[in-house]
Amino acid sequence: MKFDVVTIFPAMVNAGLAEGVVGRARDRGLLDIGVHNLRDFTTDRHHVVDDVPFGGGPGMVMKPEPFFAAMEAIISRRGRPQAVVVLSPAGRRFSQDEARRLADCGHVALLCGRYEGIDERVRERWATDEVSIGDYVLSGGELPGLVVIDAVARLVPGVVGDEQSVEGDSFGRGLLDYPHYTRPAEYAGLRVPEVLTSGHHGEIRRWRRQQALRRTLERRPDLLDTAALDEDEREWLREWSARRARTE
Ligand code: 4HQ
Repeated sequence: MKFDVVTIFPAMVNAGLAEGVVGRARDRGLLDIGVHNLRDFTTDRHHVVDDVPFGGGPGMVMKPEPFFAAMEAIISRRGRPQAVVVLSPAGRRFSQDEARRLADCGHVALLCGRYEGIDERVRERWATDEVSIGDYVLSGGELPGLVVIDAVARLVPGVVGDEQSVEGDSFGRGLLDYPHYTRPAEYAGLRVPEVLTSGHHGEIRRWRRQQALRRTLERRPDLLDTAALDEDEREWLREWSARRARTE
């Protein structure tokens, strides 16, 4: 899978891509990630990337020309990306579904803005998608770009060692994950649930499915509207809500 990132802080983006699962996949050649310094695409002596907003108002706006030049260079050197994503709080909310869609694209470019944002004509000409990672204001699109790359890269076959862990992940099935424990079996007076040390693998699987469902019901009931539940899980939900009704 190929990514191209356009940013005024390439060192920040490269640092975020150097470690862990993504860093390893990059070393192994499973991910081909180009990080491009926007200032390399300026033509003035001082490599200026921003300017005052037309119409007045506070802050600075990122100039269109360097982004246009960067996109032309990416297309000629690395091919035309199937998706060009602008990171912005005004975008569609990023989600696991969105990550799956981008993973199917094969080549994704990410445009990271700073200051008040990027000249709207960059979006008009180049963007296929405008994406937000959540309702809070950051100082730039670099961290959101890293978030998108991380979530998409994990879906590329081979990037995460154990494919099973990707499907079983929180959101692999649209539910929250079950709780995890490791040794020692008792620590600081806290015991690991007995079923997990029992060796009854059928019971363990059932307990984990119930825990995942319970937590989702308690913490993120909204996810149950779209989760892919099987007949057991529907039945457990009915049991729990009947018990609640009785004890209320
Ligand atoms: N910004 N999700 C402003 C974000 C953001 C977000 C990125 C701040 C773009 C110009 N991006 N710059 N939240 O807050 O994606």
